Amino acid sequence: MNTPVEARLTQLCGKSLREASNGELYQALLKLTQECSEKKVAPVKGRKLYYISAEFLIGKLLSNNLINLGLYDEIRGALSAAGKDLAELEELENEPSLGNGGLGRLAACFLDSLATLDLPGDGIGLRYHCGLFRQDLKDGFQKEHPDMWLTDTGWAQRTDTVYPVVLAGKTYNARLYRLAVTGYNGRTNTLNLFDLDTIDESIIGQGIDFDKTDIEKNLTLFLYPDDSDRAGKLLRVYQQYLMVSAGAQLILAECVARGCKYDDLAKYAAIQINDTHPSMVIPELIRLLGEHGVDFDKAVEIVTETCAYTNHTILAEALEKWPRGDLALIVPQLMPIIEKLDRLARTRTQDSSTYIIDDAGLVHMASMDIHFTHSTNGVAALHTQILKDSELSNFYRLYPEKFNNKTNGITFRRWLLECNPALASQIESLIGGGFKKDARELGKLMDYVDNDAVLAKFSSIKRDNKRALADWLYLKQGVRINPDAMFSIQSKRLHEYKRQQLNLLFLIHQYLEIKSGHLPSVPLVSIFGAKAAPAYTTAKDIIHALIALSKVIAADAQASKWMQIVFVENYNVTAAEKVIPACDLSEQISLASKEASGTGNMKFMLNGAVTLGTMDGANVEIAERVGEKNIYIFGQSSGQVIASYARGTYRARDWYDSDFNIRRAVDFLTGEEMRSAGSGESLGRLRAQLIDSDWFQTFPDFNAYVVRKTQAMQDYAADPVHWARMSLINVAKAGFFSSDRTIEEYNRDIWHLG
Ligand code: 26V
Repeated sequence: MNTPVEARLTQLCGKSLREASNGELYQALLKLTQECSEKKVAPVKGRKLYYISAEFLIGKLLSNNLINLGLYDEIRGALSAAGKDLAELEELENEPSLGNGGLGRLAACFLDSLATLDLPGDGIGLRYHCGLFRQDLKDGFQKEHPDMWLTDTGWAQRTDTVYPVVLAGKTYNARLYRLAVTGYNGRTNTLNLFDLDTIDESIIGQGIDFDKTDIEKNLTLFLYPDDSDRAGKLLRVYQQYLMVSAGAQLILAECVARGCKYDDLAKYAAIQINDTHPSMVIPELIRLLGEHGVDFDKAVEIVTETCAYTNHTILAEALEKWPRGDLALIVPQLMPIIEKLDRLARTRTQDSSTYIIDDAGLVHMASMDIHFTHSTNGVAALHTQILKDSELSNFYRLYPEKFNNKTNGITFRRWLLECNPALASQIESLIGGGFKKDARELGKLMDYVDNDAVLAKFSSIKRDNKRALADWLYLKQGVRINPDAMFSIQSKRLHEYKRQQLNLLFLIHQYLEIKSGHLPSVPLVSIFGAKAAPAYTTAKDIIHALIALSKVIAADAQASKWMQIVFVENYNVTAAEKVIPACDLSEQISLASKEASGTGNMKFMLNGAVTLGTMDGANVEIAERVGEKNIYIFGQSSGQVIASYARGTYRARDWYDSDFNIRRAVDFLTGEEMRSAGSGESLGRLRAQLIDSDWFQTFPDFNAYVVRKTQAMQDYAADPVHWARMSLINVAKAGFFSSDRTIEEYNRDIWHLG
């Protein structure tokens, strides 16, 4: 018997499911899903959220949407009865890589949770033609290629709505594309993405090079184009203003259509500024309100009440500051407003560190945000505390009431139900399905900590996931890994503060120990997934060193029995969904105080990995929940690190000179074996970088890292049941890290929606 859904699917195909090609089935499913999502669009009564973000790393949508609409099992069954495979269909979908990493993925998780919780909340961003570059690792170096993800038909639907945006005196038409965001058993919201009709993909040259000055053709061509040169920096300002000006016009149009009178905007809209990329929405809204007759002081009050700001980093180099000359060139219409805001801020404080425009003529976007929004939040308890105590302490003194913490979260629909169906169904068989909507119910798993049958099942699911990852890696990259080894995984953006180089030095150390006859307690497969910013030389050198080391090890008959390094090419959401469920040991080893939160750490935990980490970001809150026996913590505390930076006395060379293990590992980088597997120039540069700078203090944590990782390996080898118990406890305690909880807190404290 055909269900109505099956009947509609067949109708959309125009032929039987069996006869339809995978392409036809995919298009029919796309249409069907859109129809079902459409039915869940709900009217908005009170305040509606607009989450403005330069990144929305949404990942593939077919399975996710089917799961959220409750159609997944039915469709998969119908397809399989017709000899078709849903997973194969999803292979046809390009991943929209509209984000760099955690910040963009967080925005995507938030949209899922808003819709799931039945809260009115839309996203506003850009429809980049090429998402983050596609990474190619041939010849041991990262090469970047354009990632053309757009197809003629896709999830984002073109509309007839265009908003005029004036950039450097010239008017451009920002066209609105709308993408349905369907919650799990909830409502449908919208991700609004803006684009220009005039973008010309043919201007892309070698790799990801293109003419950065031809705005009409390139404005939305790439996500975060390489900003190592001036034209790239200017292009980012152009992009940001396109996003916020079109976004602000959309917000006002929607609110006015619901009865807003401009001076009561805050009753209709809450605007969340995701990091400083959308900060120009503040002066832009003031400008637009002015055009509708609202005077400056009143507009400032309205905007402050409407907008809130999230800070996602304490790295000074990542806090955006634009030269006023550049802004005067690109957005002259905003400059008088920004100058007035600066003067207004100066009436509130004598503290020049909080001024918007500094003596060098730089416009500090975060300062504008803090003065002229009603809320500034950090993204994990430690991060917020550091903002209050040090990075933004002068602002905290001025506005203590504005500061609050919202610890990040992840959507359990994608990061458990979709990516790890076997674990999800085991959990459901034990505690029922309530955890899908109320993640804290995962706590009920604690009833099974001593149940050997349950623990054995946990282990066998993990083993199956490891085998599946091994098969996938073989298919994709032709490498074979040993599924019986312990899998340690570090997957995240490549950055020195995240310290992939610490993992690298450990692996060299391990190799040298094996060569000198000290065998480890268990074979280790070390998996990395990471993209480096195209202009970030040290990050690229670290990738290269890892690949060179993997070759050295693979060529050694003895060592390769005990260790293996795999670099997953082009790590993205799709790869993460394969990698994360297969992890035993989750590497979260940033220098304490530097990782604002991390969200990968939460995804690994939820999938039963045990964390090896520093007391940084949300690791602190993970440790608090699982207890010290179920996590491997090491390294300097954030307090120690902050004090050491303040003293400025850290000398990497002293550690290199005085510590045999560090010197041996660092020198190995440029030894015979590595140079025959890689580039002497790149390896030499990395070695020098470590000895002469090591800005993120790899060496002081090195020995502690070796000790804890060795301990984890011993525990894993000695008692698999105990390891499975730690794994179960990690899953049971992961409930807090659901983005549903995070969104409930934002709504309770900041947005007050609906
Ligand atoms: C940006 C830049 C730009 C230029 C130079 C170096 C650099 C380094 C870091 C960044 C990060 C920008 C903001 C960001 O992506 N933050 C991430 O946000 C996640 C979601 O809140 C959080 O989990 C990560 O810890 C945080 O790094």
